[in-house]
Amino acid sequence: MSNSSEHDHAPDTPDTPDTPDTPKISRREMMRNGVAAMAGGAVALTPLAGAAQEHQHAPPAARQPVAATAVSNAAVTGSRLPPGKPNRDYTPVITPNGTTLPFNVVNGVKVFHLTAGITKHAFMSGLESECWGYNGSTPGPTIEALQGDRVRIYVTNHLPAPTTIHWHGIVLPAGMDGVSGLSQPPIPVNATFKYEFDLPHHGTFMYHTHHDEMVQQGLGLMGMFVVHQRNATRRPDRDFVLLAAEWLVRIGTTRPDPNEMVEFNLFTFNGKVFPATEPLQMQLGERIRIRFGNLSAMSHHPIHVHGLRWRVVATDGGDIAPDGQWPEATVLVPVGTTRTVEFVASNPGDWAMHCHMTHHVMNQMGHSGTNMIGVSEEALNTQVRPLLPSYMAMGSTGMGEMGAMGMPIPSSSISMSGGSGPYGRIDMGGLFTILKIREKLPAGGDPEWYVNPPGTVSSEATEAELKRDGVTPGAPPAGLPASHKHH
Ligand SMILES: [Cu+2]
Repeated sequence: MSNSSEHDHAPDTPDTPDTPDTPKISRREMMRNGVAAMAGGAVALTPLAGAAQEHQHAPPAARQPVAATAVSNAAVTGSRLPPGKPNRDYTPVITPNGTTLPFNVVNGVKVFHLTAGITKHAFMSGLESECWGYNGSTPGPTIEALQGDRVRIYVTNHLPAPTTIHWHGIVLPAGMDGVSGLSQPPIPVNATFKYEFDLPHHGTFMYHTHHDEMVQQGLGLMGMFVVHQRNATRRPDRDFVLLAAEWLVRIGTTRPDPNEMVEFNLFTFNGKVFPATEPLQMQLGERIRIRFGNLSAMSHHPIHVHGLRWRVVATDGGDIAPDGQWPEATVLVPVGTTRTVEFVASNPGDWAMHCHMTHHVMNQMGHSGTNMIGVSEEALNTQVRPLLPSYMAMGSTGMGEMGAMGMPIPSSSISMSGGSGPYGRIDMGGLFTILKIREKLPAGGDPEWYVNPPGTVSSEATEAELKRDGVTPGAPPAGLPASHKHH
C-alpha cells in the first residue's frame, strides 16, 4: 500500500465531538440518584465558563446556592451515580512511560492514595536525578475517573517540607482547592490529608503542589487528572496522556535546580527525554485522542505532528464546540494548561511528534556551547593542541553528529541528542516522540521500524533525473570538504 494521502484510508475529520460539559445525565436521573445538589452546584459554580447551555436547561429551582454545594460535597452517604468502571464506562487512557493510579470504591466513593516523596528518577538511562514525585515517580500516576464520580484522595507527605495538592481545572469546593494558606493549611511532614469532592465535569485536568510551587513543581510534584465523559456517545480507540515539564540538571549534579528561570536543559514528556520517550502505537484508521498538559516552569510548547492533521477539541476549561475546533498540525500548549487533540490515524509510518522550539528537542549539553559554525577545526586544533594535547574542536558544521561521536561524557549527563533510527541517528532529544501507525500492530511489543513501500523514500537524485528535469547543482563552493562521492 502506498503511503499517500489520508483520503485513501479514512476521513480525517473527527465525528461530532463530545458535547461540552453538561453530562448526558438527565436532571430527573440526577434527582432520582440524590445528587441534585451536585448538579445544581455545577450550575451555580460555573457562571463564567460555558454555563449558558446549562442555564437553558436548568429550571431556576434547581440552581442551588454555593452553600448547598458545599454541604453536598461534604456528604458522603446517600445513593449517587454508580462509580465509573474502566472499559465498561470509559476507555482507559494510556500514559506512555507512566502508570494509572489504582483506586478502591468505598460506599460509592472512589478512594485514591498519593504519597509525595523524594524519588530517584531516570530522565533516560544514564541520567538519574533526585526528584520529588508522587508514589515514586514524576509525573505522578495519572488519576482517572468518570464524570459524576465522587473521589476521596488521601495525600501523605513524605517530603522534607510541607506541601499541598491543587486539582487544576476541577470545579470543587474552595476548601478542597489545595492552595497553601488560602484554601487549607499546608500538609505537615509525615501527615496525611484528605481531599474529597465530586467531579461534575469531564475533561483533561492536572494535579500539582501549590506550596512553594517554584521549588516543588520544579522538582517534579505534578501529574495528570483525566475525567471521562459519562454516557459518552463515542469514545476514541486510543486515548493518550502526555505531560510536559522542563528541568535544569547541571552536568555532574544529582538534583534538578528549581531556582533556574531561563536556562533549562532537559525537556520531558511524562518525565522522559527522547530517546527514552515511549512511542505512541496506533492502528491505521483508529480514532486517536492525545491529551497534552504543560507544567513547565516557564516554557510554552508548540507540539507539532508530522504526516497528520488534528483538531484541537478541548482545553482544561472544557470541550470546544465543533464549529470552534481548529484544524492544526501544531498545538500550542501554554504553561499551566491542557490541550486535547483528536485525529484519525490515517497515514501509516513512523511519524515525529515534537515540540517545535528547537532548544526543547536538545538534551543537556547542546544549549550553551560556543558557536563554532564556520570555524576551521583543523586550524584550531593545530593552535590549541600544544597546550591541550587531547583538544578536539567540534561543531563547525553544527551539532548534528556530535551525539554520535562516542566522546567521553561527564557523569550525571547524557548526550545532547540522539536515538538510533532505521536510517541512522535521529538528531533529536527532549520533547520528541514517535507515532507508530501500522495497518496491523503486532500483538504485544513494539513494532519494528516502518518499512516504507519501495520508491517512497527520499534518496540521492541520479544524473539522469537531474538532466531530465533541468536541475543543475552547480560547482561546490570552495572550502567544502570533498568527502561526498558521486556515483
Ligand atoms: Cu517546547
